Amino acid sequence: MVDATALRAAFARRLSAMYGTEVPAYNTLVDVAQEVNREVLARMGAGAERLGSIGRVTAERHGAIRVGTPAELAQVARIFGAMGMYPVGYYDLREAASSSVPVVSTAFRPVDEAELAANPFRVFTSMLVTGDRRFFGADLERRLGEFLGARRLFPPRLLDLADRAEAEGGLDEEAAEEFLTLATRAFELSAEPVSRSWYAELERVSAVAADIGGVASTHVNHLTPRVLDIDALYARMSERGITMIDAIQGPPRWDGPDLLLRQTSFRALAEPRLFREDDGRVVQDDLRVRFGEVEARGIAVTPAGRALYDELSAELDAALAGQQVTAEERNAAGAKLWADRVPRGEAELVAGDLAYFTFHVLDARPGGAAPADLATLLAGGWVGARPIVYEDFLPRSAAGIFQSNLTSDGAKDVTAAGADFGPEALAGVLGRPLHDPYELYASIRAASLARVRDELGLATE
Ligand code: OOG
Ligand code: NI
Repeated sequence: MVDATALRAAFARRLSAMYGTEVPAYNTLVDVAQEVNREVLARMGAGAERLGSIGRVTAERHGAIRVGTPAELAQVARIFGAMGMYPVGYYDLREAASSSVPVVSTAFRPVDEAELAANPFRVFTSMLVTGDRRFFGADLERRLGEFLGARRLFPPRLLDLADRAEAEGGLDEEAAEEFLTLATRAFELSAEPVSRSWYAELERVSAVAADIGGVASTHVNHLTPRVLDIDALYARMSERGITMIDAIQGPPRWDGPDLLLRQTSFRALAEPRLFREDDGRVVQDDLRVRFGEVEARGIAVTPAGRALYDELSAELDAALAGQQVTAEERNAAGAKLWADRVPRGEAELVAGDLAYFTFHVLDARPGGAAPADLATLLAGGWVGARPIVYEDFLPRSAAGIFQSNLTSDGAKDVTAAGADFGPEALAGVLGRPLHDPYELYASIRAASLARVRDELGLATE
């Protein structure tokens, strides 16, 4: 039996091999990320593995895919469900982006601690909201609906195998091989000609809408390795002749623990694609829709930590509004704000309930009866804390990633009516619970505390 964990790890490897043949610069990015990771490990020793074993980090990827309809998203949920990946979090990029990104998104990922440690593969998944009048007029919505309704992204056999795997907890070797082959193929770039005029019509509204609804198939938009020192990677990619976008998104580089998520990317290379002209001729041209991205993951923050992050980001924006600053200057201003307002030690992050940690009983604890409260247990050397890594995404960075990758701004009519499409609607489409990331981190923390109380013979709280 090939279980969900093994299917997920194998799928991540196959997608990585496939994407490397389609986008060679991705292989360079992975090589440089691994080179940097080896150096950080040599320099920091065990400290480098505080947010995940080197085995986990080396294999760690996130992908991004985009689909057009609720029916397609529901099928994606079944395919990922087979691999132990469940929808977590709700992101509304329609609001976050200043240019035209008419999608709502979630991330499919493992949710429990052991599964995350085994392989945390996650896929940021976006769905077009075609009923949103800020982007699509009624006539275009209708034609787009017809186009999307007529295409088939996933063969029925793939969906059958997915359902079987989810119901039975895995697949036998032969079925697993077939599932993985079909699943990987579903995300390859198609060689089918693209209708020039249809693609162009959608592109005038939104380059993202054209990428999703202008073609009859879907594809991996990017696959992102994890690096332990993103600033070192950034410099080294430039030395290798790959031009990154001008900044690293997310928290600044500062002299304190890594929190949340820092990401950077390079612009898509133009890829040769076939186009069908209105007169029926098929010609070769190119499209620039995919790109490379890399990320450094830090500690997951609590709602209070997140509020602080959002507040500092808004303050930084306000302080720099209207000024021409370089990415370095922006980082320096951000780092200064952080130094003044964010606690610099893990113990303070625990004490202020700003970030998530798990707790464990220390072998070298003092003798005698253990105190009942966590702060005293930590201070007295009974219990140690380990940070929980952030497994999710940041809407503002996601919007930045979408934007850095658009060939045109598109047209968003801010005066027209949006379409309500909140987390409940998304959960309804998925046909399964939409997990709240904070609840997942909190339950991992709570489970560790229950183990600590049990081991120390303390009453449960
Ligand atoms: C997804 C963009 C978001 C991230 O890492 O924040 C994303 C997309 O371009 O489809 O991948
Ligand atoms: Ni990404």
